[in-house]
Amino acid sequence: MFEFENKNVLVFGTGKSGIAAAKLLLKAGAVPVLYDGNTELDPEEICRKVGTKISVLLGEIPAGRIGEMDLLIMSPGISCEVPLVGEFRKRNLPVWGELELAYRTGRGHVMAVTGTNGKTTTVTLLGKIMKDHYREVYTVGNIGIPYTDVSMRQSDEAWTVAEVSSFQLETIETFHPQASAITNITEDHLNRHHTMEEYIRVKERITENQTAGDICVLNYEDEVLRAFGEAQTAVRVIWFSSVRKLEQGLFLDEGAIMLADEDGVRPVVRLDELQILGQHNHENVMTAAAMAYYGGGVPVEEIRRSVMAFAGVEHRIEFVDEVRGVRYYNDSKGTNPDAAIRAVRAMKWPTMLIGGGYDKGSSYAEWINSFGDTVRYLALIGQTREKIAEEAIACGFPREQIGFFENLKEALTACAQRARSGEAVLLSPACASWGQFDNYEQRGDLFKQYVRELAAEKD
Ligand code: UMA
Repeated sequence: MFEFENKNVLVFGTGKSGIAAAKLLLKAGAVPVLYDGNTELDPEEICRKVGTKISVLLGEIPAGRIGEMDLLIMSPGISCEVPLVGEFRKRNLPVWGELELAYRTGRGHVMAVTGTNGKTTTVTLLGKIMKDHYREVYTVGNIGIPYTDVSMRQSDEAWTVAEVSSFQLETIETFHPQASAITNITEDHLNRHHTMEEYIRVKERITENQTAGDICVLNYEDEVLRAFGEAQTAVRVIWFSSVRKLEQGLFLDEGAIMLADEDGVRPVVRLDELQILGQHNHENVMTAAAMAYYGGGVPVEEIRRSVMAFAGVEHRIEFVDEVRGVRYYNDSKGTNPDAAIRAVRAMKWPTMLIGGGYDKGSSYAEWINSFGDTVRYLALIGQTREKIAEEAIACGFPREQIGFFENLKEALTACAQRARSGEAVLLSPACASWGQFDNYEQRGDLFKQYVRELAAEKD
């Protein structure tokens, strides 16, 4: 057990995670020092967010200060390759992520979901199923609510439902969910993890401390995950499949999500009873239902009720409005090509697509090849716009149907002018928002605001 009392803790990053970690450390009796590489930040504003005056360091960290520290807490957005982490490790001092800090200070049962896509929808739905059944449930993590915000007020009856990113799994040590899931693994974040092998290795760390009696829910149709699951000996693997019937686990059959276990095969919910659309969402429902049933002990009938009442998450293929016969969809959460492909596939109308943003080292060819007859115009913004345009032309997408824009508003205006009644405008950038926006939520909120402004314009 780590003793926090009077320990000097350097918290790296003053975003949501860093602020929440510093608050927790104060409560635990430690002495946090908040540190951020961005010299433009205002220390007073940072202290205001923490709620009290604490030591704040910006820019270069004086070498002497490192020697005073007992522990380093990393924000997920910061790579472990930064020299500071090496300095701590050289001194044999612990380096934890904010997730590890929260886990060590929390209580109760822990459920965790990772995967390239589907995490947020799965976690939001799982959180709902668990809340409908249990009294004390916390839905936290990469979803936008730091786990450290809630960990210290948890009782032994608490259920934590955490969305965990590969960034967060990089810095775990003892993090041990009783129920875990990996929804799927496709290319993402290669600028941080460098190779696909490393990205997969980090994601698979979610089961690292799991033991017999714990469960891990995996997608049988994902080749990487199938091999990983078949090699598991310590943890019980629960499979789901949207392609074939399984002897045990969850699968699609005869227009329903079915569950097969020792008690036989029974339907969980009919697909036409769901409010969320598309095969990827059926997979998200299967993941959440498997975790709630096998890991949370929630009866099938209650899972069914919660699932039927679930309307999806903001910024994920979110219908915004219909303006002069044109449907507008906000998929700002489509921050990688795989997620963006799902959004293109969900469009049943000729579509003006807004893409581009921060470069994470992804290849866009597969996304462009998914356009088929659906995407009629491609409006590009951000750092990646030239790279995407080059790949699009190489894939045979007509050059004259591509436009470059300085910002989201200009891109939306051009799409709105081109779109005819019965068509759609979709923001699904296949890229992160950084560089032009603080985060994908801000990008999506602005898109929705611009659509509202369009709706308010006189014909
Ligand atoms: N910073 C440095 N040096 C660096 C990089 C960043 O000092 O080299 C500083 C920045 O100046 C900034 C702070 O670090 O002040 C930001 O920290 P952060 O990037 O970890 O952001 P937080 O606000 O703490 O948000 C994080 C997650 N962000 C990332 O992983 C990038 C949020 O996930 C998460 O919701 C939040 O913690 C609460 O747990 C967002 C995300 O984009 C949604 N996640 C990625 C994704 O889903 O693809 C993984």
